[in-house]
Amino acid sequence: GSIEEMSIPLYYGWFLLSSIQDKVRCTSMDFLKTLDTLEAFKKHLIDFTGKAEKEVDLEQYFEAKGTLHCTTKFCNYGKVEGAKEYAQNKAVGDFYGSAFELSLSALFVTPRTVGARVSLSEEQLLLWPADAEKEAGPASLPPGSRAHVTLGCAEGVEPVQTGLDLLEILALQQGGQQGELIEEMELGSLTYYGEGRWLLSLREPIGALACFSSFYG
Ligand code: ACK
Repeated sequence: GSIEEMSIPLYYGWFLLSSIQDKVRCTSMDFLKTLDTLEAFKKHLIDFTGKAEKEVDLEQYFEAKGTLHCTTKFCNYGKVEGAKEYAQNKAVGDFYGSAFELSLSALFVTPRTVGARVSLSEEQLLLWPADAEKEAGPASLPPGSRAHVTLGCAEGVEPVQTGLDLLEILALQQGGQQGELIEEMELGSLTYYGEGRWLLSLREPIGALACFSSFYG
């Protein structure tokens, strides 16, 4: 590619500081460790294993995927629609290299991915691309709905799936599916949305310091 193409990264996003990465990984591991021991989870094991009798160790089931971050715009070095416009956006230039505090408000688990939902502030939404939620199907979800940190993926699953799994859960909620409230855990309330989709709304959101930057790979 040309130098011009090279100047657009693989993706832009907020990169969590390393101390907070450890904290988030620990919280997520604790949650997975508890989730796979719950009777309610065992009842729906077939979603994860394909067999009712089989056991699953969720900590082993998901593979970590590098540095914890919240993608704003996946650019693929300029090949993605809107990538150049995003790179030239004033807010992107102004905030590049700045520190932010992200609010991680929920953890979610599906047979494909585990992730944290990020609730963006007004200022953070200035860095959010307008078309990020278009893959939500017929549901029209507010900007920022897809914001997440991928914590792990099942074997053979790409990290792009985490945001799609989150959109799917939010689209169900918007369609009036309240889900099945399973229990109040120490971390928050756990809800089941069918087909192996679990959401833990955190009682206390995790404040995560992060730097807005980009990744070239
Ligand atoms: O976990 P993520 O948000 O999902 O972070 C990674 C990052 O870009 C590098 O792969 C995300 N990603 C990959 N492909 C896409 C896509 N088509 N749309 C949105 N995000 C994507 C992936």
